Amino acid sequence: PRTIYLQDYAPFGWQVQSAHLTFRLAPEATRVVSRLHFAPNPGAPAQDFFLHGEELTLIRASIDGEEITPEVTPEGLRCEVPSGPFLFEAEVEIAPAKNTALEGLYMSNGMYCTQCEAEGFRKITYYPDRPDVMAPFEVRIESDLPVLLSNGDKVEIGEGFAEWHDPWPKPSYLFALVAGELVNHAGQFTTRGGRDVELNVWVRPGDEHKCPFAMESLKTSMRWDEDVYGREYDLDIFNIVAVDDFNMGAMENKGLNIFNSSAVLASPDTSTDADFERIEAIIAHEYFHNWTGNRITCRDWFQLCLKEGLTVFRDQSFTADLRSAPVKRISDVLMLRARQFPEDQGPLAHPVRPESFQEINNFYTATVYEKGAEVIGMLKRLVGDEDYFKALDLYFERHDGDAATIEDWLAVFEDATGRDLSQFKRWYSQAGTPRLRYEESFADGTYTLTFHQHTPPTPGQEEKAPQVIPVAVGLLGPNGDEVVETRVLEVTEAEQSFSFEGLSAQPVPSVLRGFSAPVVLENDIPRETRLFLLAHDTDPFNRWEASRSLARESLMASVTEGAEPDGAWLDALGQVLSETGLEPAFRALMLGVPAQAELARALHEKGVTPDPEAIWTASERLAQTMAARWEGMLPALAEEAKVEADYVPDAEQSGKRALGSAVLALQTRLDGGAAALAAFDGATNMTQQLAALSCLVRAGRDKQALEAFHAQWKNDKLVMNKWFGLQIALAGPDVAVERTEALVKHPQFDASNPNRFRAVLGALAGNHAGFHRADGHGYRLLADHLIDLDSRNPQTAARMAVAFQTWTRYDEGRQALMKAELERIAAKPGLSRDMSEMVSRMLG
Ligand code: HT7
Ligand code: ZN
Repeated sequence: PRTIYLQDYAPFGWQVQSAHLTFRLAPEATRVVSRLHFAPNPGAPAQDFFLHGEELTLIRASIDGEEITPEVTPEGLRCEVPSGPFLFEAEVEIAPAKNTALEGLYMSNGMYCTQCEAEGFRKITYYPDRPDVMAPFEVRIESDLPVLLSNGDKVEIGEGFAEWHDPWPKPSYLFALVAGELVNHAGQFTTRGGRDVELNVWVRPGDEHKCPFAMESLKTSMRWDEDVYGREYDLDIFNIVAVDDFNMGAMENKGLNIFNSSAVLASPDTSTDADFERIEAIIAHEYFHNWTGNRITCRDWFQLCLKEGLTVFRDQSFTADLRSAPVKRISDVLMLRARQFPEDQGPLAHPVRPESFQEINNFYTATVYEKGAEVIGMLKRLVGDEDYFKALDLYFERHDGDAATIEDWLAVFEDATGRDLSQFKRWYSQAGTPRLRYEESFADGTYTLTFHQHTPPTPGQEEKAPQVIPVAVGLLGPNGDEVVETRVLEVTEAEQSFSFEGLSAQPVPSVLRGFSAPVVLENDIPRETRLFLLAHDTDPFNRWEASRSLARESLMASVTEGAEPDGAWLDALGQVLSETGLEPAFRALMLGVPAQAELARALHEKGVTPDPEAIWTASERLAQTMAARWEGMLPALAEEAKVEADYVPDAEQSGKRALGSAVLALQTRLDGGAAALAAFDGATNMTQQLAALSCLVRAGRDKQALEAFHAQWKNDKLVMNKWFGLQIALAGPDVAVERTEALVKHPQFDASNPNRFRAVLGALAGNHAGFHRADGHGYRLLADHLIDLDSRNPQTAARMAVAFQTWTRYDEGRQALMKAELERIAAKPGLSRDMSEMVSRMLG
């Protein structure tokens, strides 16, 4: 496959002045008639006229009304064109019912829908399918289906047809069409400027009651973007559609967002608190794209982080504002470490702005999204809130309507603040997680911190230069009082010192507060200091971090030396847990222990080959010890976690339920499942029901509860995904593979539905000890299913292949087994470009 390079960017030779599309929908033979007005692009180099097009049957084509016979290849169409403006017309035929890749126009449960980002539009018609070609679209849909939707505003809806007009020039990846038997949950929003906007959430009949939360989240997002970023909505209608078969979470098509039904449908009976929070965040994310992505889009796909990093940062800030900022920060860092760090530290490492790719779908990664958001957060920390918003205002003013680049983005910050960001730009080009270490010295009332930074090599990038690292630091006095409040130190050199004067005693530093930069802090901070920080740090993140690192060390000692869990840490943590002034959600997070995959990474970093069974045993032992040690405290915590009021998925109630679930998990270690059984039977919402079921699965007392759950929810696809996933994800290492094998044969397993596939095979990949079973059975099972899925849905198959990215960490036996599976996948005839790129990168 061909590799595309950032440095080869060249603008398209023509502009599309308007695009008019007519769709005559039929499952096996949809006709798409296009009328495209082209005019030469004065700034572009001379080139052939080439339009992207894949899997299309060309019926006819003409230029200025004259029939033509273009040269057609599997990638597109080439023809001679006039030197001035011209009208290109074409008619093509496509088969949405046969489209299993879920890119372009496809069908899901009898409904037509589209997914065009990144390069799906070329499967709909011939077009310059690249983000820097923007045009206003007029769309006519002809079909007997009752609901026919496209982007922009409604022009006319009649018997068997609908016409839509999107006045905002957009790239083809933001095009969308939906047709089906849908019902709407309607709402209304008046913008700050007085525009009345019709809002709709469209779902299958029967799902209406699961729409109100999404609608409220949408309105809250619209208001937040006005209040915080000064951004208003710009059309008279905003539609959201829920689709069951969808490769990712949701898509921000202009005025017509299409959502995976799991990211929109919510009710207390069927959704957990975590589902509600996720839905709220995804609704916000897609809505925020209207400005950061749609009004200002990307010049090319290398600039993906321009819209994604910024929009993730915006949705994270939204959740932090609406809920608890410290809890959100800890959750985001947990996610970053679980998903982005392994990427940055393994064979798939790439810069936030990659410089080459074969298949762009493979670069919708945690690095582009989550590390991309961290980079924005660092920029804001460095310039301060006021200058950040000044720069953002300039960005919107200067680039509205543009297809922009990271250079454009950094230039607005330079112009708004007068700063030189040339070194900061390395965050976009240098892959890998920087390592930071500090030394302390104290003399004559002056305390000095000396930082050292280095970034290990990553594939294709041997040498790394120092980064700009904002390190938030506070100092605590010997009695635990804060003697120096948080200050952001700008570390720019490989080695650099900062001094604090006028101190009466040597302080204890609290470094990298709020996780102020996406780095690994390498210090072996003495255990006593961590215990001190756990007890006294005023920064909630670092308080949590102190406990987490103590937990990690205790577990590592348990794995490598068979040590008992660290009693001093458990006692100190017990103290924190009983601080009733701390919010329950924070205490629930404090109760969390490092995931087994996190321990594997930590051991590997220390030069120890991780043994998945030993990690599992140590984790189980720790959970057992925690329960026994805190037995006396559990009833009081359970009491505090009680929610008497009617169910609301807000921060307060969900925090309490999170604490209650964590307590129930410990209780189950003591009573073998008696309390969990009672909680399962008495549950009044999905959060409680699933928490209780999880405890029973872990305790191996799940047979009846799983049957009851199935009987209750067998007709609800989204809830059934939980049922499938849970019993694999939480199974013991000896049974996880067998359970997966049984569940892929279950009549309700459907590999063509990405949610169901991910629920089952993703759960296996996420069960660390089960997946890494020494006989390689877990590896083989996953590889079999990835090979099978690749022929139908390469995008989802390739994304899930990342389960193998850590293969070089393990012992020789496991390495050989995983390598063999990767090679077996690579050797499969007809392997997709998506999968072949992923596997070859992992094999190195
Ligand atoms: N911008 C979207 C990214 C995306 C996508 C979404 C659904 C299906 C396939 C997709 N490929 C790329 C989602 C987002 O970041 O908001
Ligand atoms: Zn996005």
